[in-house]
Amino acid sequence: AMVLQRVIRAVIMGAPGSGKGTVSARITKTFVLQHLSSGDILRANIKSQTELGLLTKACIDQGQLVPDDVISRLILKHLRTMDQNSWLLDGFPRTVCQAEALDDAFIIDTVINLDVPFRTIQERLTSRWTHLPSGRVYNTDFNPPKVQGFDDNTGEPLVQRDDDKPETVIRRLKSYETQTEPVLEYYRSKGVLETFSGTETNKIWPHVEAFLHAKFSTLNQTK
Ligand code: G5P
Ligand code: MG
Repeated sequence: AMVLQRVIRAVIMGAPGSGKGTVSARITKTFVLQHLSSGDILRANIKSQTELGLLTKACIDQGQLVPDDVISRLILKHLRTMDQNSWLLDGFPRTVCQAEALDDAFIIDTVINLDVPFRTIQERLTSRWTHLPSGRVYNTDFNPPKVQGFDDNTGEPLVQRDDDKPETVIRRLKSYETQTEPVLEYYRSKGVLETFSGTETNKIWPHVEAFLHAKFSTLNQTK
């Protein structure tokens, strides 16, 4: 993996099911940086029934965003413990309010935007299986687990997410359009947004990899 000489702060964006988790796994294999997914953290809290989990479960199951102040406090708390590490944020920020909260604390070097048609997404999410403890995702046709229903690394059971029901997916896509698309404009105007369009992760990935290679090489040469 490419070692980074300077701390790099990156964000990956894209609609629900656009492949943020899948591409993040490839990025962290290729470059030394830590993946932090807001959805994975929330689901871990729901699973272990923490106060935060109990507070946010209904919202998430209905395909709605959790309140800005709750998620911003949670993510910024995590990021402050990762001060010396390069990181890749997945699922945060999702509103302009969250982007501003992030901006107050850190300078973002680059924002990867996965632009995948909504029709493609609806098909994917109904065949997604997730290993909750790690956030590893599978898909019955695209990247099936070695043993059906079980995680490759741990052998633990896979589950379908409660918010992957067709009607909830539609609600998540609506909330993406109204609340998250303005964040793309926010980063575009700051000159850090890089958009990758397509319907297949395997075709999008080489472009993301080449872009990050070039970007990180440039950033490594600057202070
Ligand atoms: P999350 O967890 O952030 P979403 O909805 O943004 O959830 P999601 O669903 O996790 O995003 P993804 O990570 O973009 O999708 O996509 P993925 O899991 O990698 O890929 C989707 C499926 O497609 C997988 O099965 C994968 O194997 C398959 N796939 C990938 N590429 C291909 C391909 O080329 N071909 C095929 N056929 N398949 C492919 O957020 C969840 C909830 O948490 C709350 C909200 O309630 C949110 O709805 N939340 C927040 N609320 C407020 N503010 C925030 N910042 C919040 N963050 C989370
Ligand atoms: Mg994800």
